Amino acid sequence: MTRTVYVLNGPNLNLLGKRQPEIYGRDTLEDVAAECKRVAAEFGLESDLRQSNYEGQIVDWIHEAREKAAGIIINPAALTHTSVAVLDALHTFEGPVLEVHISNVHKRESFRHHSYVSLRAEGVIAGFGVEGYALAMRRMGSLLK
Ligand code: CA2
Repeated sequence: MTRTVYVLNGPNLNLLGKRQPEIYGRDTLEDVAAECKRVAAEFGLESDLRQSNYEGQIVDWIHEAREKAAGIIINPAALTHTSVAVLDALHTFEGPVLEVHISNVHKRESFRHHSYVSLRAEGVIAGFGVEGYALAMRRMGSLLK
C-alpha cells in the first residue's frame, strides 16, 4: 500500500515567491515542497510535489495517482474555477482529496468564489498563505491513519 501524497499545483504557481508577493508571499514552490516533505515524514508519509501550466498534465497526474498515491493535495490555481476535466479526473481517484488556496479566494473577485474541485474535496483551506499546504498535509496524515 503506497504512503505517497501527491501535492499538485496548477498554472502559474511556478512563479510563487517570484511575483506578486503581496498576494502569494515570498516562499517559493521549492520551499513548499520541502515543508510538505517535513510534515509528511511526521506521519510516515512521502510527499511528491508537482506543478504544471497544462490542464491535461494535471489530469494525467491525477490518473497516475490512482495507482501511486494514497491521497491528493491540490491547488488547481485558475483551473479551480474553470475545469470540469480536473473535477472528473478527481472523481476517478478513490483516496482523500484536499484543496488548498494560498490566498483567500472569497475576499477576491466573484469568479474566484466558485470551485469545481470543492465538489470532490474532503476539505478546503484558503487564505492561510503557503502554510495551508502544511496544514493540509497534517489533515492528510489524520485521514490516512
Ligand atoms: O490562492 C490561490 O492559491 C489560487 O489558487 C492561486 C491562483 C488563482 O487563480 C486562484 O484563484 C487562487 C493563481 C496562481 C498564480 O500564482 C502566482 C504565484 C506567484 C506569482 C504570480 C502568480
